[in-house]
Amino acid sequence: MALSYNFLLLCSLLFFVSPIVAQTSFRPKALVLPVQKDAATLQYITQIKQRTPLVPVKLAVHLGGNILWVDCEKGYVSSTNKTARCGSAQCNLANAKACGGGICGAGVNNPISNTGTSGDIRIDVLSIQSTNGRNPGRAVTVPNFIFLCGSEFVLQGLANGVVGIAGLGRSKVALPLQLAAAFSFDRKFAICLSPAFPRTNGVIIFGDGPYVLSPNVDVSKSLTYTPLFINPVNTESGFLGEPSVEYFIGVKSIRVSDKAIPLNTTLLSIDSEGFGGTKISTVNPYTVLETSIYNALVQAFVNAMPNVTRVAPVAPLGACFKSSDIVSSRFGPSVPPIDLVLQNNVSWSIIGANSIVRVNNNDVSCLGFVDGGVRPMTSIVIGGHQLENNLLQFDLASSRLGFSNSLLFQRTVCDNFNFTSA
Ligand SMILES: *[C@@H]1O[C@H](CO)[C@@H](O)[C@H](O)[C@H]1NC(C)=O
Ligand SMILES: *[C@@H]1O[C@H](CO)[C@@H](O)[C@H](O)[C@H]1NC(C)=O
Ligand SMILES: *[C@@H]1O[C@H](CO)[C@@H](O)[C@H](O)[C@H]1NC(C)=O
Ligand SMILES: *[C@@H]1O[C@H](CO)[C@@H](O)[C@H](O)[C@H]1NC(C)=O
Ligand SMILES: CC(=O)N[C@H]1CO[C@H](CO)[C@@H](O)[C@@H]1O
Repeated sequence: MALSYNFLLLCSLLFFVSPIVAQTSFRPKALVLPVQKDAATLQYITQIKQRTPLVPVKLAVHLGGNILWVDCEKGYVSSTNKTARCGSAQCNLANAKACGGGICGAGVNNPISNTGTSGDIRIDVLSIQSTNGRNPGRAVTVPNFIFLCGSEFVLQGLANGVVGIAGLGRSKVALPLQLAAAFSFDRKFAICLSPAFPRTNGVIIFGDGPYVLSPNVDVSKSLTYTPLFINPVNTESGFLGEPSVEYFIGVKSIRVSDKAIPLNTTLLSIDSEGFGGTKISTVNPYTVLETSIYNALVQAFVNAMPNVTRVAPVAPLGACFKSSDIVSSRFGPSVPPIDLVLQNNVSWSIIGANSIVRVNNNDVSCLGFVDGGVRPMTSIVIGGHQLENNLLQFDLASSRLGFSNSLLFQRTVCDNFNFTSA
């Protein structure tokens, strides 16, 4: 009698306790987020779950952003929200030096509309799906996720329904390092962006590979590496003495149809005031080049296509051509390849699918690069169109970038990540 009572008690304890134990003892090796390109704004939008009860929160992806911020003015309801006291570990991690009413604060930036304000650092529950690199797995939660409170007007210019920005920069509180610290996994993440048409998913994976796209291509196995550099000057806020959290790489030359174009190489390195160099950005829809680099690229591109008719520009793109003069291929419009030759003498090859943008009902094909003016902060800003269907892995521990080059060469695309749970 006593035995069976104990046995029943044990069974019931196991029944009630085991899911909780499993939940807390489950250590994901990687986490996954879907990303979609908004056709109207050309922004890359992801969705996380936050608060108690959990609600879906749509955010614009900012590769160089230093923290996740959301609009706390409208619709922020949560029974688990906490503020961060000045001098607390959370305020220090967030490098939030401002203090008001005992609560620490920091600058809220919207690099798309160039607006900003200051906001409080807050802490709340965040939920995200784990992954084995092939499919999404169970959702896991970060009970004390650190974020920043923005205001409604800072949402200006963001896509419909978006309530903040997900920063993926190299700061301790941006998603990559905060999630890596929460689950003790590798300080690496990968992005694989898809174009808006046909409407498809791209993917962000926090943690190490595999990064598997159907039909069973593990892209982590075929990456080419180049060093990542730190700009000593925060290019977003312009504060001296505060290094940038954005991702810079070393472009050494640019080749069009295998011929180097003439460049002022001074522009390719970062000077002591933070000017120059090359960064990667998800908030610029097209690559932005300093004027002399832009002109040299357009000249070389036009010269390499003597039989293609140039037509009127379609803003913001300056070099446009008659689509019917350009043959299509499996790799997009058949145009001269553009190679960014990087540190380590490796090439980031930009093929037609990534160099050409079809406009005006596809009648016009424009070179998807923009003139950035004569003295921009950063000489080359590699933008969204050039990143699509190219898996990029940012390894913060080794400070290097792994890139796949166009996945079309491996007969796959970013949309081939299998978002059906196993
Ligand atoms: C090259 O660029 C640097 C930095 O903008 C500038 O100071 C210099 O005058 C340029 N050199 C030439 C030859 O245009
Ligand atoms: C351009 O057209 C001319 C005349 O039809 C031809 O001889 C030449 O090979 C063409 N060039 C290219 C690069 O296709
Ligand atoms: C860089 O690589 C290219 C092609 O991969 C090769 O032709 C060239 O000699 C290399 N240059 C150096 C300096 O190693
Ligand atoms: C996606 O994953 C699910 C679950 O593992 C599987 O049943 C399905 O066949 C996969 N689809 C593709 C296209 O691989
Ligand atoms: C600390 C803090 O900001 N608490 C807020 C959490 O959210 C409720 C409403 O959902 C507010 O009343 C609290 O002030």
